[in-house]
Amino acid sequence: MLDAFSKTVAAADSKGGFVGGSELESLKSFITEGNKRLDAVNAVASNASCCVTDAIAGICCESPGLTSPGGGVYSNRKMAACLRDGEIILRYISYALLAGDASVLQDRCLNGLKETYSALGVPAGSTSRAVSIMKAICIAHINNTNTEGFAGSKFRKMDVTPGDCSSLASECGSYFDAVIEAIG
Ligand SMILES: CCC1=C(C)/C(=C/C2=NC(=C\c3[nH]c(/C=C4\NC(=O)[C@H](C)[C@H]4CC)c(C)c3CCC(=O)O)/C(CCC(=O)O)=C2C)NC1=O
Repeated sequence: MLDAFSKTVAAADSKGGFVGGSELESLKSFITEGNKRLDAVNAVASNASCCVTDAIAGICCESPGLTSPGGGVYSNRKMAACLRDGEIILRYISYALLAGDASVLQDRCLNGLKETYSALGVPAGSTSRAVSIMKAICIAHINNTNTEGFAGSKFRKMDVTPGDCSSLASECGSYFDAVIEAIG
């Protein structure tokens, strides 16, 4: 598990070089942008259960077969496992966003997940769709541009200092993309 700092050290050490120049510049901006990053992590974490349930409700509406006999979330046990998985994935994405590095997500959540899903018959396409709905929700929360939720439910606005969070939003988007790539 690496963060933006340890990753820089590991890269420098593998080349036998000092940390300097552009590497230090990028860590400097990591620090100066730190409050924004913490707001972004908070935007993801404090809306997590709403985000997960909205995404799972979304895939169930789009694919009614999921809740029919034999479907991916047919039975309370499977629905509970699915909601739990959505929450686990979102939690590791929030850790990656905090660290500014995807390794915690890759090592502790995605490693072997595709194989687990295929062994259990968990539908990868529907899982990817749920992850992409969560991505849209989290990006809206980070940019504070969220207006209306699924079926007209109102999302709350975050109480933060206004500013440009587009690069954090796209970084966070890349972690969701890594999940979709890993299970796809
Ligand atoms: C380290 C982090 C970690 C991850 C990532 C994890 C995932 C994970 N999801 C599982 C099951 C599952 N995951 C789902 C998820 C879904 N089914 C659908 O149709 C939907 C599309 C989708 C929700 C979006 C379901 C239904 C099961 C149970 C499958 C079964 O037992 O038949 C299992 C098998 C064991 C269990 O049921 O608990 C694991 C290990 N566990 C972990 O500890």
